[in-house]
Amino acid sequence: MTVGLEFDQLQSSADALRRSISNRLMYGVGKDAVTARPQDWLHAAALAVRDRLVQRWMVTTRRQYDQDAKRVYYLSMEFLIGRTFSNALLALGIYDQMKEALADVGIDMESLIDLEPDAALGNGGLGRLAACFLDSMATLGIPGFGYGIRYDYGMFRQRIVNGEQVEAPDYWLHAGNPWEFPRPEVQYPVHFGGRTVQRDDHVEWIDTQHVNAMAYDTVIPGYATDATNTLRLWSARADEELDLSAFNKGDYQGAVETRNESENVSRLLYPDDSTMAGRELRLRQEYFFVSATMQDLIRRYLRTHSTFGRFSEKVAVHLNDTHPVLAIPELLRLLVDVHHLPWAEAMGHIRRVFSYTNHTLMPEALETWDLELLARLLPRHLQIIFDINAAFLTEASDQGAHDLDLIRRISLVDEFGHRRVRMAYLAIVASHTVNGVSKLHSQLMQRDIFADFARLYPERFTNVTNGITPRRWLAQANPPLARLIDESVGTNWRRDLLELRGLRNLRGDAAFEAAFHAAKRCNKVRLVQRLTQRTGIAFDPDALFDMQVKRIHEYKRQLLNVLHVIVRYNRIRENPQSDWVPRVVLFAGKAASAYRMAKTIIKLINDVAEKVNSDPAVGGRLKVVFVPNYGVSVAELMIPAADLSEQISTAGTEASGTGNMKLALNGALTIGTLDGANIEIGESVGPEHIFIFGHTSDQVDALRASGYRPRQIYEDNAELRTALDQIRTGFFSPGDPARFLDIFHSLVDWGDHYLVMADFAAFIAAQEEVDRRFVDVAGWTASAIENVAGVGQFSSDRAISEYASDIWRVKPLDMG
Ligand code: 26Q
Repeated sequence: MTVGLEFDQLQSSADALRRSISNRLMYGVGKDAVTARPQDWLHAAALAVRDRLVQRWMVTTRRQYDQDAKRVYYLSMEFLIGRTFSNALLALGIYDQMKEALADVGIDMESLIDLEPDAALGNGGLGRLAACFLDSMATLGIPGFGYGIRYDYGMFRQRIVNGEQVEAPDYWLHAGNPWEFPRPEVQYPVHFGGRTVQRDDHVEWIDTQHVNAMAYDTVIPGYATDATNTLRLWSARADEELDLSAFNKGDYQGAVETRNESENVSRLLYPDDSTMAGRELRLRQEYFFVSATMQDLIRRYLRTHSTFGRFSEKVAVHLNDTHPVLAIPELLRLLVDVHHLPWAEAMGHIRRVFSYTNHTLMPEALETWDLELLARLLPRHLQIIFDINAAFLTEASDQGAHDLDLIRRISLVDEFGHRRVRMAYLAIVASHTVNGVSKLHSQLMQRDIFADFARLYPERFTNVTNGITPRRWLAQANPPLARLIDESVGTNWRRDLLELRGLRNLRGDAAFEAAFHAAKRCNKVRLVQRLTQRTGIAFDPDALFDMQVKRIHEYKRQLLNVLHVIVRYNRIRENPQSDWVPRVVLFAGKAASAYRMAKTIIKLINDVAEKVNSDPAVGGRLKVVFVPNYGVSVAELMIPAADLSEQISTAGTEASGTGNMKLALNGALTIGTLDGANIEIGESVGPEHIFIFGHTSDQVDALRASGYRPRQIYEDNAELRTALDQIRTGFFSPGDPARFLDIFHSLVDWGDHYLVMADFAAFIAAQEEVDRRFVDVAGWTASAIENVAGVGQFSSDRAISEYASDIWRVKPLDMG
């Protein structure tokens, strides 16, 4: 006779938490108060929090089964989660209690929080978007699963040595990861190589090598709800059987060596430099994780269904860019070759379950894979892609596309030069919906890169403007402002960000404006303290904090920002007596390790910083700071302290941007081009509260078409010429005068592809306007408040609601 399991009901009080932490420290970590290091306390506290999440997790999972809910599978090569500890505390509503519990045992929670390494399994915007979406899906009760790769090494850590970027590996798991549950019982084989043979009624893929994908699960808590979701990440495990046969042949070392090699597939995150590199291991990664994911979702579906008849009613698969697009041929292969569905039926399921988000318009960044590589690594999938292509081209011809040139243009196989498969086209052809990430981006996507497809399938294309989670980017990152907003419009903005509109009722309320200004100042002081600690640089919290924080890339135009800094510096030196508005220009961001120009830009920023910061004539009225190792946690520290948000990409290049939303939500005013989501931000906050400058995307096209001549601008604009000559002649790099020649030439002589020169004068003028506005403290604060009040629609909750109703057709779980 059994009596069944009994669990402790875990409470939220400080006392209950203290007891949990004690138990977890003793029985989970194996330490007591005498031997525990801060790391051990964090681990114990994290486990105490995780225990409280697990209860909710079980409830949600049970409800999903009981309600036979449709599930969303969000496939992404990147999840830029950052830290989990305080995020989970806020979701559970036990932040203060935990603080008290830890204080009771003599531990300062704030310093524990800083010990947690970021889960930096992403490069930038696309990866962070996936993390914000997980947060929103859980909060809204959408049954959603994130699927990706558990990289051993996340985004590299950046140090700045002599002004240059130095990369160090990010072995984020070194102290163990208290948030994940290893699932050794959930493993799938993933095959590579081999060949295909045609049997009577089906194809077999044989003589392959394989590696196992093992699942690691992380609970994703919803905010103030019992609903949770799961992030399932795959890690490569060499197959045991493979070892056995090698051992039996007596080759012990050889067996262990191949083990290591096959496990490389989940070793590291590839850095993005926005050009397609075509590395074989990257292709292996992409296939590895989608194969495991498709096997897993089929198994989950078949647990409660005996046929595939209701597959598309129960499953939605979303592709975060083309990186997971091999999920399409993989699911077809599994349905046709393994589950023996007729091709047409399988194809019907595919078209009803897949949707795809595009994140870039830049042709050089669109994924294509060499046909020979695909043939060698994934021969069966290549056949399937050919079959999809043949059916698609036939369908297109039936619809009147007889033009041979058109057929060549839309073919999934690029026949020009080395034959390659165009992954975006595969995604479009096999998906029911394709979306861009801002209004402008979605328009240009249909007008330019996917024009032929938008004509063939106009109903397939749509827009869902990106969003960010207010839980992390306001409640967690900016406690002073969050508290003030709570006191002013209540606390429900965490779940309905449009409630921030209520702040407009406080227009002209001097006390509120003063409190708002004080909250901003508090964040600026916090940033100064932390940076002074870390880098030794001191600066004035009352100066204008001007921030450009994002990946370093030519299209984002950090160079335009640097040119403004140089011009300002020259003006101050020429006119030292003038009352210059004190400014701190902060940069942060990583350059892809192979992207030479981006690394040179970092060096230039640091060389300019050294010159400007040490010049007594400047007298501290201009400072330039490069903050190392930008990532989620550094962003949480920096963004709340910004006065000015630099969003200055060449119009038509930044698909959306999400940093722009985070900064506006934290009360920074944007200086920006009419690019990506800047346009919608401007419409929401009002033209008086944003500084728009520069060529529009149409003007960019026209300028390029009419023959752009950057050297002419160099010759005509004396201030610009001076600044560029300083760069060219080593004014900022006296020890190595030729250091920045390439930068000079790229702007003046090699075409200035991103139109830095064309937007220079307008940018300087806009910066002058910024100065004039900033000295009016009340006016500036009022505009900052308008920004906070106006950006409610950029919540990822709004974005996810749109995906759920218009694309995935899923409803929130009934949580009873
Ligand atoms: C591809 C192939 C091989 C190696 C790396 C990659 C790769 C990795 C990451 C390509 C692209 C990325 C990331 C792209 C990205 O972050 N895009 C950004 O997505 C944001 C969310 O939609 C937008 O807001 C930004 O505008 C967009 O740049």
